[in-house]
Amino acid sequence: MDYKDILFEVESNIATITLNRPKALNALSSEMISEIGDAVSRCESDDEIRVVILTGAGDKAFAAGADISGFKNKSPREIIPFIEEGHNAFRRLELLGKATIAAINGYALGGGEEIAMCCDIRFCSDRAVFGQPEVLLGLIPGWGGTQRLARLVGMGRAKELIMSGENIKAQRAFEIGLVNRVFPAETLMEETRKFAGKLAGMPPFAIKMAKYAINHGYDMALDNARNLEIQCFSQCFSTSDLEEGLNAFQEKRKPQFTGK
Ligand code: DAK
Repeated sequence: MDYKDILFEVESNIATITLNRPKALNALSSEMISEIGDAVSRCESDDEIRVVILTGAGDKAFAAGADISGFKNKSPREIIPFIEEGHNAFRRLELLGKATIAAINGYALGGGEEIAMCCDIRFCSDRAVFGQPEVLLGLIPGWGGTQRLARLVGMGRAKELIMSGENIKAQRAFEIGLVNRVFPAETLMEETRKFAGKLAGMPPFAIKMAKYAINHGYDMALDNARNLEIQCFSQCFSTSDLEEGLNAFQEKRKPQFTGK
């Protein structure tokens, strides 16, 4: 698939997906969503890719939400394919068997915040602005925001943000646990790539299993989730990387993981 609304680059085992409609503040169009879905599939199937960074083009926005220019005069039935396409692509990103980092370089509003919440880790610039302003349009978050925001920052804070439609700045987003780290705008990408490089050096199967256990165990009863963890833990014993990790520890050297 040729991409029009995103950029896709791979370097040093790190794929970068850039939402690329800067004139519309990277608003998520239907085309962009299907391109994201395609890029996620490429990341899943390419063993060279170990970490994925999601960011926005330009210095103003990560993504200012779903592209609302096509929302007028749509009936509930007409809007469903757009909802489902976004939901499916976002969920595939969330469950991708590799580490994902959102590098939030500006506005992350509505669908922009929702797609960032599908990444494992969120880093943002000190100029980033977050919000779920859908209620101001007569809507509610429609790409998982009512669910993922509550899980990430707690129900009370999620309701406050979603019901008021108020925006918050980077420091507040950090305080409530919506983002992991805040960097000066000038160093956001450099710091994100540095961290992505660190994760790219980890044994990929262990990363995949850790992510699987966290994502799938999160909504289970604790005893079921513990069983899932046991399964994921034991699967690591089928890898050469575990052997290498244990040998390197004994031999007091740095492990050389091969991804096998
Ligand atoms: N969609 C389309 N175009 C957008 C846009 C958006 N969400 N956000 C900005 N733009 C466009 C503007 O129209 C403008 O285009 P031109 O007029 O230059 O052609 C250009 O980007 C620059 O924006 P501004 O001129 O407004 O820039 P400012 O610096 O003055 O303001 C702003 C920046 C981020 C505060 C402002 O642009 C803004 O409030 N944007 C809209 C934020 C927003 O309401 N986002 C949408 C949230 S609703 C669904 C699933 C999900 C969703 C909905 C349905 N289904 C399941 C069906 C999600 C909905 C949302 O995300």
